[in-house]
Order: sequence, then structure tokens, then C-alpha cells
Amino acid sequence: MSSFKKRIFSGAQPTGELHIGNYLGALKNWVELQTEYESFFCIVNLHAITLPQDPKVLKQKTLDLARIYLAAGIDPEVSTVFIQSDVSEHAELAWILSCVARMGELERMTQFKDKSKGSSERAGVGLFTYPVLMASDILLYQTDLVPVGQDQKQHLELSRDLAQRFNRDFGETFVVPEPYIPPVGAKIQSLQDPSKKMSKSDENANGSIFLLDDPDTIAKKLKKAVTDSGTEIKFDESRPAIHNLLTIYQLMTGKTPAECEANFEGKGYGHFKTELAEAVIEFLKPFQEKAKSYSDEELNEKLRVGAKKAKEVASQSVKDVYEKIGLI
Ligand code: AQP
Repeated sequence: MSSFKKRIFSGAQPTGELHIGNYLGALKNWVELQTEYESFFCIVNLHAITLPQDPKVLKQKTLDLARIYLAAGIDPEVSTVFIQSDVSEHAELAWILSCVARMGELERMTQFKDKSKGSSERAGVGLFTYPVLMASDILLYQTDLVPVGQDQKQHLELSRDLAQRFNRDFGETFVVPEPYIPPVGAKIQSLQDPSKKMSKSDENANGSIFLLDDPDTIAKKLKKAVTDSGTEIKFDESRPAIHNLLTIYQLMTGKTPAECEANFEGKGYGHFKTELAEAVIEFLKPFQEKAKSYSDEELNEKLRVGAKKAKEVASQSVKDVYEKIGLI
């Protein structure tokens, strides 16, 4: 029965279009782990509002993200899929944990420094406390494992620290979660600047391949992708652009690194990019067809059921916390 399984929790923000980095670094692993673990996958719309969002667009993107989760292979009959704001316990526990977290530890978060563009004076307080809300998301479900991309590692360490501090001060309450960062694909880089991660909020859309990009757009973006000097198509860390493109090829085709290299031995960058585009297009085709097949009504119903299941678990955790700290 599911109650004997360990738990996983993860989520993505309904900001912009999901790209192949989000898929390869996170969603792919969620799908692979969902039957082995009792799984909670959340659409973290409260995180999305840490930066300005158009309300109508946010609402639509939230539903579209549910569509992406399902098309990627998350099965709502197996996993609990829900919208963060439908389970008010996320915000409630975040407040409590913000009384446990220290300013100094939040100030060290590199994502805040990046997203606030170095100006904490003008940044929203929510952007600063974002990692506390993320800790709340994870700890509410007594999560054992959190499958995320490399960029979330620091936030996850904070979640562990807050769980341990709370347990020490108030008695055993939270499971201390472990990260699951995949050995390959945890940091897919921008096609335009391989020193930066592929990102939804990148102003240059040519840096990312979005999961719903059409074949022509995918081929064009890959044609424009920057390459390194030299000619060999090999996994070489000192040539980050080719390494990144080969990693995408490896994950999209399921080939081993040696098979990938052998496939392109003696071939030029032009040939490599064409074959990579074919692999990505082929990979995304069934996904894109599946994404079109869900109606809004169907998604809303599945999310309603998911929120009910999530709330049953989350409310237990909040009740326990309230008792421990003397609120009830
Ligand atoms: N480039 C990436 N490579 C591998 N994994 C990635 N993830 C994000 N970018 C990459 C992982 O995707 C999951 C969902 O991400 P998110 O929605 O929480 O947002 P993020 O981490 O801030 O990623 P983005 O795409 O760069 O979004 P914006 O631009 O909105 O900030 C996470 O597990 C993340 O690690």
C-alpha cells in the first residue's frame, strides 16, 4: 500500500513556458520515480507571484502547467497533482518557518541575488522569503526525497536546516528531506550562452527550447545554438556548448555517452545540429499531441481531487506544528 512507500514532493512555477531543462532536470525524474514513491507534484503559483505576473495569464499558465505535467507522464491516478494555493497550509507553515529561519541564511541564497538583480532595496519581500515557502511545501508532506535540478540545491539545504532546527527546538516533527539531483541533465544550459542555465525567464527565447515549440522553431533554435572552437563532437567539460548539446542528445535518445560520440565521429557541427533537432522534435511529438488532448474541465477536476488529497496530509502536519509551538 502507498502508506509504506517513501514520499517525494516537487513542483514547478507557472511562469512562462516550460523548457527542456525543466523536463530533463525535473519532470522526467518525477515520472520515473512516481510509482516507487508516494508522490506529490505541485504547481507552485504562490512562488510565481514573487515576481510580477499578469493575473489572467497566471491563471491560464497554472492550468497549462497541469497539462504539461500530465503530458510528461505524471499519472494523477498514481500521484497527487495539485495547485499550491488550493492548499492554504503551504502559506500557514511558511509563516511559522519564517519565524524559524534567519535573515543571514536567506541573504546567502544565490537565486535571490540573481533574481533581485543585486538590488535588495527594491526586491519584493516574497522573493527574499521564497526558500522558506519552498521549505514549507516540502516539509508539509513529510517528504523523504525532492527531485530537483541543480539550481534548487541550495534551497533544499535550507529546507533541511529548518526541519532540523524545528525538530531540535520543538521535538521530532518533520522528516528531513534528501535532494535527488540527476547525475545527467541537472543543469541544462542556455543554447545562446552555455555559462547560464536554460531559463523560462531568459529574455532571449533562442536560449531555450520550450516543450511546446513547433518543429521549425526547434530546428532554427538549434541551428543558431552557439558552439565552441574546435571540431570534435565529444563530452569534454572544457567545451561547454558542445557538452550541453550532447547531453541533450544523450537524454533525448537514451543512448550512452560512448554511443553518442561514436554517432558523430568525423561529422561536422552542421550535421550534429540537424540530427539533434530531429531527435528533439521526435521526442517532443507524442508529448505535444498528448498535451492538446486535455480539456480545461478535465484538468480542473483532477486538480480539485489532488488538492483534497494533499490537504489531508498537509493539515495533519500543520495541526502537529500548531500543537508543538503552543498555538492550539
Ligand atoms: N536549466 C535547467 N536544467 C535542469 N533543471 C532545471 N530546472 C530549471 N531550470 C533547469 C528545474 O526545473 C524545476 C522547475 O523549475 P521552476 O519552475 O521552479 O523554476 P526555476 O528553477 O527558477 O527554473 P527556470 O526555468 O529558470 O524558471 P524561471 O526563469 O521562472 O526562474 C526545478 O526542479 C528546477 O531545478
